[in-house]
Amino acid sequence: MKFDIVTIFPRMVAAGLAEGVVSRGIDQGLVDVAVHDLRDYTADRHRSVDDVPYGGGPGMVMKPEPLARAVDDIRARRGAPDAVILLSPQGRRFTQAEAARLSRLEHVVLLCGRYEGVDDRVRTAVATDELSIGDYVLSGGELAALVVVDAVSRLVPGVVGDAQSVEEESFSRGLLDYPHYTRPPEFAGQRVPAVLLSGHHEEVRRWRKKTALRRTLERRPELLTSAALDDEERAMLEEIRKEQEREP
Ligand code: 9D3
Repeated sequence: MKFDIVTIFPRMVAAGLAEGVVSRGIDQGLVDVAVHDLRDYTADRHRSVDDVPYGGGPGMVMKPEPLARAVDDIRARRGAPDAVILLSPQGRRFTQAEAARLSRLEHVVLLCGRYEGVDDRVRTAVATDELSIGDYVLSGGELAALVVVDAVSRLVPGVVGDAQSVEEESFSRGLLDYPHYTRPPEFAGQRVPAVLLSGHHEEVRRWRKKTALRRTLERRPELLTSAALDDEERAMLEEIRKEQEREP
């Protein structure tokens, strides 16, 4: 899986790639990330990447030509990308389903905006997609690009070392996680649930599944409407609803 990230803060992006799961994926040759300094694609003495907005108003707007030249250069040197994604607050929401879609592509370019925004002709003439990572105001697209690279790289086979973690993600797909415990058996006056110390693997499996369902129902009920539940899960949800009727 190949990513190219275009930014005016290449060191900020490089720092975010230097640790953790993505860094190991890069070291293993499973993920290839190239970071490009947008100012290398400017044509004027001041290396300008922004200009005043047509129509007036506050702030500055990112010029289209440096971004277009960067993508042309990436196409020439790294091959034609499958997607050119503009990170922007106006984009469609980046979700796990979107991460899965991108993980099936070979080559993705990520364009990071700054200032008040990017000249809209970048969206219409250069980008194939526009994505936002959520409804909060960031200072630019760099952290969003790192979020996308992290979430997508985890889905590239071999990047996440523990194959069981990936399998459990599919087990709990669309649900919140169950609670986790490690030693000591008592902390802050709270004991680890006895079932987890029992050694009964089938009971542990059922407890985790039911607890994940209960938490999802309590905290994120909207996730249950789109989750594909199996027979066991639907039966457990019914039990949980009955338990809640008894103790409201
Ligand atoms: C305070 C400025 N806002 C006026 C309504 C507009 C605005 C412009 C530029 C808000 C944020 C940004 C910079 N953000 C991004 O480039 C960005 C982003 C985000 O802010 N939130 C969630 N996802 C993303 S992806 C790129």
